[in-house]
Amino acid sequence: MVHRGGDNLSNRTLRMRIDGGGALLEPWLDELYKIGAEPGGGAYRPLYGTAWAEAGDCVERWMKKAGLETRRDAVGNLWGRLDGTEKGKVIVTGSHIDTVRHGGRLDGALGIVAGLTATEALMKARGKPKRSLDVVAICEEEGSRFPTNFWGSRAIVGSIGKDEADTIVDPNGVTIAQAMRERGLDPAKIGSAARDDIDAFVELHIEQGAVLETTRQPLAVVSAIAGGVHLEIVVTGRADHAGTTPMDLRHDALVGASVMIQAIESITRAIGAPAVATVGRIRAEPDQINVVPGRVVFTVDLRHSDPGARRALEERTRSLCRTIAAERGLELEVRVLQERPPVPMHAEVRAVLTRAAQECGVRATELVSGAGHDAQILAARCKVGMLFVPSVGGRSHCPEEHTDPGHLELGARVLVRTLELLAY
Ligand code: HGY
Ligand code: MN
Ligand code: MN
Repeated sequence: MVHRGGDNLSNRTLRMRIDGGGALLEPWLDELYKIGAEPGGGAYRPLYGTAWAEAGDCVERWMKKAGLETRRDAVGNLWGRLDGTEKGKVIVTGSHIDTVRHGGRLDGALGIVAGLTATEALMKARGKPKRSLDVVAICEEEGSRFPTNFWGSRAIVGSIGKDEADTIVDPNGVTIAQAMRERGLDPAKIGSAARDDIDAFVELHIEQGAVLETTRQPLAVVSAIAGGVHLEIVVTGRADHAGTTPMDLRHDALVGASVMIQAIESITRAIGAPAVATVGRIRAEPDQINVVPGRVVFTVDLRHSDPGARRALEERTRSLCRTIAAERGLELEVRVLQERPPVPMHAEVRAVLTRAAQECGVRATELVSGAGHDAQILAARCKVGMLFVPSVGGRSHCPEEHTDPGHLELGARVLVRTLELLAY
């Protein structure tokens, strides 16, 4: 797949397009970050929402201005095409355009903006590629509006369940199908978004952790994406009067859930890195100050790079919750919302990324991604590879998300060279 040769793009050209001072990388990231800006900081661009639509229109204008042929597929993935001179499978770069609540400036956006900047730089310096190059703004990855995620990449690999659009609802009871129709998309056509003509997908992304920063490395080629499971835990006790119910007669679902959450954190710490456990969402019913909570629903996100260890962590979590529920006279129900196995990145793409980094003067380290990414889904249909740049303080999924401009520029340069090796 890799074309030998392919003379390196001149640094001058690249510098003009990518580094600070008027190039497009930073100003475009700033412009995109303003879309969906939230009071209290960060941006929120939930799937099929107003900010999501505005961001897609903005990126589509940039794509057109860069001379790419644009199209939207049936679920709203935005594709910018640079046609190649030869027939055959396509090289794709990009990332997701949606964000978490109070999301940062770079998660997803960097991959889209750097992919577009890189493609434009290559087009200006090298003209048409041999193989067609697509830049994609994937419509949804985070699961921040609907209780499902990877909507865009699952559509591309054809793995969206036939009932999902009509049965999955957001907190306001709006189905994905209704939300699609509000955006002029037809849920009946979801299947048409599937593609089998992609040879390789390459994504530039922030690490969202602190490994690169603490080991003082400017770049990593991702070796694999850790596996994870999302559980929904329902604890049912008994709602009672807060004033008249003695403590020893209570079946308080919220206290029970809090003991479980504490225990989950303790066993995960005991197992040690890279095991991680997160309770990101909790709801107590009837959620009233003077009523002992009768029911609590909370989510658990469990991850580990080793599948066996991840399953063991899940088993420990389940048995701890069962024991605590029994001790407190509570009922317990554990639902699996989603389970994702660890996914290795493709050796050929890793080799091209490593070579491109070397040619840009950097020896890229290798890293397992604790965060999930579209590449773990697209791997079902094509070769995938990812490049990480450091996150300052390891922070992400928050307004503090930041990467030094020099690291952003280096990442974009390596992406340019990678695409040049793959497509020219
Ligand atoms: O949850 C994740 O790891 C990704 O950021 N969606
Ligand atoms: Mn994210
Ligand atoms: Mn992301």
